[in-house]
Amino acid sequence: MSAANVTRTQVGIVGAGPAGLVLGHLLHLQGIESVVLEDRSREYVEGRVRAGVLEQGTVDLLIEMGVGERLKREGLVHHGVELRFGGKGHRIPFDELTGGRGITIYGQQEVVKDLIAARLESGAPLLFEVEDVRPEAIDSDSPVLRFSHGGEERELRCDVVAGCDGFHGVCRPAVPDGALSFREHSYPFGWLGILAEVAPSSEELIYCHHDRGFALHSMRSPELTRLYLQCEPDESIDRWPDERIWEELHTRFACEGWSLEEGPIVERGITPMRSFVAEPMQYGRLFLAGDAVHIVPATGAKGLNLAVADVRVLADALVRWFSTGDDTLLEGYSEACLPRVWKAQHFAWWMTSMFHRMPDDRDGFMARLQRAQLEYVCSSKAAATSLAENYVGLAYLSAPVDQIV
Ligand code: RFL
Ligand code: PHB
Repeated sequence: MSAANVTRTQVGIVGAGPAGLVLGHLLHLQGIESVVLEDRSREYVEGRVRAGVLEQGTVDLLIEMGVGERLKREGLVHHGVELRFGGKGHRIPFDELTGGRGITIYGQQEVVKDLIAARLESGAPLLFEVEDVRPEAIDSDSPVLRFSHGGEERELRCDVVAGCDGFHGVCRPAVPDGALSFREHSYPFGWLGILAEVAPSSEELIYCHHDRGFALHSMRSPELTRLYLQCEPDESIDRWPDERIWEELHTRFACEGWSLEEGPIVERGITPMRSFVAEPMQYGRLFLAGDAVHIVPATGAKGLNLAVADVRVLADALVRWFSTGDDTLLEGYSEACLPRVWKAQHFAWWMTSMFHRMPDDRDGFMARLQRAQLEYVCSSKAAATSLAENYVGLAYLSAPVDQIV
């Protein structure tokens, strides 16, 4: 390989999703070099419709990092959410229950656009459309990322590799067999999601439990509505023409005095529902973050927030190590993240279990339990607070388990 094709950096970051881009920017702000490698095109990454709910902690971090200008202008701040079941809506007031906290609706692809713009503006390297990324020597002091770009074979020598390449990435599989343990759970359903060009039919999100299955009303802007329907896990999108989607949405959301506005569908897709955690979140000089190391079902709206929280911890640990040589935080990365990851896993599993029709629930036992749980959440302050504080993002993460705050 010619010398021109061999480069060096402090942190090699695989993946330009929220985890990789936030990490790269946090490091840049602290004067630490990184190179971000992304296998898709910029257009593709900026157009990928996914998450919409940002916790306060995520919003605060993006603003602190200097990438929150548009988010502050265009983000929709919500102080509550509606749970709908038995044809009636019930509001959970986040602000009253959590000391004034709430969430912000701002599309993941908008976060990604803002972060890419900041990265390019900073001049720090971000390569799109790289192929065949191979993390090597990750258990040595000088890990290497080999890849090809523009038809040329390249070698990036690093001090550390950050695997931010999502669930289907190459970093987690680069860890030798047996070094990580995996825990997972697949749910017997998926989500069909659409984006429609129409004003939202409600100011707040609606999580709806119905005999025919779960439905969710969300939004992206005053002109764009995001809607989801529980469907079969291996459903083909071809079986869902527009009329069927709207009919099913009207049936599930039916509620006296409320109607769902229709509009042209501009995006559609099917997502499986899965819980997955790999532990520990590090091996040698490879550190995994975000969907590369844990997946939550989307019902709790936690995936993007978890990814951002991981890299915040990782960035602090790397800054300490590069500036002082002290590796205590870096060695403790996984241990620092996993309690939060598992609490979010639990919340996402709990929300998923409470709202979805269970296909093997032959005599309706599960449906009765779900209804009892929903009624409890909407009538007990303690139960409603539990949902609210998890949804807006737990503030009590570092409290010892025997100290109730
Ligand atoms: P990403 O976003 O998957 O980014 C990984 C990046 O790595 C690239 N990549 C590679 N690059 C180089 N070489 C390779 N070999 C590579 N393999 C992959 C990919 O192209 C990609 O650009 O992971 P990251 O950064 O960890 O971020 C995680 C979030 O994307 C994810 O957790 C959320 O979208 C989950 N999620 C939600 N999270 C929330 O916090 N709130 C929500 O409201 C919410 N709603 C959702 C969601 C996810 C959904 N889907 C489609 C899975 C709603 C849906 C429908
Ligand atoms: C979304 O707006 O895409 C969204 C909102 C809440 C969720 C999942 C997705 O739980």
